[in-house]
Amino acid sequence: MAGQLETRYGKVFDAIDTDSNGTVEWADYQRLVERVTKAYSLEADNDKVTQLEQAYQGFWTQLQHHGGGGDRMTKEQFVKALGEAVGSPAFTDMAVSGIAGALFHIANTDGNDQLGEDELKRLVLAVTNRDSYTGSTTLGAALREGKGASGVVDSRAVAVSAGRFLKSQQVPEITVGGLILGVYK
Ligand SMILES: [Ca+2]
Ligand SMILES: [Ca+2]
Repeated sequence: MAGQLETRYGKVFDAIDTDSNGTVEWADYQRLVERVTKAYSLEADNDKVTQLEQAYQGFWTQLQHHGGGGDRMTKEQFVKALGEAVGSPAFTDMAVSGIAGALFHIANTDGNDQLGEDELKRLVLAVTNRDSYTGSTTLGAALREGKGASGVVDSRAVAVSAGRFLKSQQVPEITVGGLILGVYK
């Protein structure tokens, strides 16, 4: 695997290891769901929350499958498993798209079927558990990169951007797809 992608996968690990205990386990994803639920003042049984939880479950189940099935993964194991998983359509087209879609529906608070800069910022702050965005790219630049065939950052475009972020070296380090996975620098 190319070193650049490996570095990127390490950043995904850091974003998901929400208690920073050096391993990713299901409780880390639950904390991500809780962050978003709280940031958007959603009820825990809201359909959008359920959808997000199921999306993270799908992502984690696939990673576990590619990583040998353990309940927790070190950074090294996670990076290796992610590197193998991205070659599988079941992972990118379903698991990663699932997270993108679930987060898009929560973040698109004005319901206009595209992400605006303020909506993206609120989402990034929720996912990364921060008060301000300190990323190395402006969110406007990330949105321009993330535009899909329709010319806007809609649900499909977020999913496609996330796939590019995980598979292609020909993208900036900070993209909409990376941001929804918590990678902001
Ligand atoms: Ca952890
Ligand atoms: Ca919107």
